[in-house]
Order: sequence, then structure tokens, then C-alpha cells
Amino acid sequence: MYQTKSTVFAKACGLTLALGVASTANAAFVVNGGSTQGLPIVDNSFNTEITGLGFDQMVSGGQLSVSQDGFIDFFYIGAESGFNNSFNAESSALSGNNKGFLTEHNEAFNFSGYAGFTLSVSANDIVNFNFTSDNAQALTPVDNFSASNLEGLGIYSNSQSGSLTQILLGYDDQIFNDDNDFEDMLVRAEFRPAQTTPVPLPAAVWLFGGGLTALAGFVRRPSRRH
Ligand SMILES: [Ca+2]
Ligand SMILES: [Ca+2]
Repeated sequence: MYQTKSTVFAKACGLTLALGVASTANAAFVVNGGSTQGLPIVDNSFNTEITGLGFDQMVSGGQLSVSQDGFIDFFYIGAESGFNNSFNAESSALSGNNKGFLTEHNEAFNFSGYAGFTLSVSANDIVNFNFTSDNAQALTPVDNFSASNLEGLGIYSNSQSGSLTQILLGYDDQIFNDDNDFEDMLVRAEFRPAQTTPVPLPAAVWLFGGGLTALAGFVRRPSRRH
């Protein structure tokens, strides 16, 4: 894993930063602006795989940010493109890994990911990533941080999930040809709140909370039955 001297130094400060994180429920990725369309998308080669995983909408032209301190795991999961595309991301956070680079190297879809890396991010950060292509006709770079060429970026999500902790970033490298398939390079992004990583909650706490929810549902349901 690539590391700079500043990364190593920042890791030494990580504990102090993690302890300062406030707990915020249901906060993660935030998509600002853009236009939303339902899935499947015409001519998207991975419609079956994407909708089968519960993703039901995509925002094109939007900008991605995060609402709290945490970590983003990025995974290259596939591509359908005649061009060579790549993905760069960089963190402004003072702790953890601060850079990553992915290239498309398998023209297929694998949700587990062919390659990945993790970045630290801070609350209210605009996520600093871009897609580039060797297609001279592409809008390149599609840069989320500077909001350049965002019409080439598609952000897939599950509208029913409540909090946006898992999304797909889809690159459209033929935007001038009105291709609009947004799978010329696909990257899965998962957000993990900072407080869950240094000090995970004991399993018993989750079981207790889930038990209460299940009990409440059990009590309410009979009155709704026909
Ligand atoms: Ca495309
Ligand atoms: Ca394509």
C-alpha cells in the first residue's frame, strides 16, 4: 500500500481524532444536485446485476459528499468499455490512508471487487475523486471534487436503504455520443462511520436493539391482518 511520510505521521494522531467524533445516526454519503432516474438504465450492460443487488436509482450530474467522519472503501467492480479508464481518489483527512488509484482490468461485473483501497474522510468533505479515460471524446476528467464534467458521473443507490452507506460510482466515457450507460468503469463505495472502526460495539448491544425492534413489530402486526 502506498504511504507518504505525512500518512504515517497522521496515523500516529488517529486515536485523538477518533475520540473526537460525535455519533450521528443514519448519516453517510450525501448526493448534492443532479437528476435522478429509476433503474434499469437503457443500454447499461450490467442492469441485471445492479438491480438484482437492490440498487433502484441513479443520479447523474450530482456531487458526492459525506456527512460525518469515517472511512470509504472503494472497490473496482467492473467495466464495459472499449477505452482504458481509471479512478483516482484522495483524502483531505489527517488520519489513515490518503490516496488510491484503480484501473479497469476486467470487462465484467463482480460486486466483491477486483481491487480496492480505503480512504479516511472528514465530516462535510466533498469526496475527492475523479475518473479519467484515454477516449479523446470523453468528458475527462470527471472530477467530483471540483465539480468538473459531472454529467459523466452516475451515482447508483438504493432509495429504500434509509441511510446512504453503499453506492456505485459509474463513469460514462462516451458522453458526447449520448451513450449514457454509466458503466464504462464501475466503482463500489462503502462508507464506515469513524466511531465504529476504532471501538466497535459489542455484538450483544446490536442483538438487544434488534430484539426490541422485532418485539415491537410482533405486537403491532396482528391488528393489521385481514
Ligand atoms: Ca458510456
Ligand atoms: Ca459502456
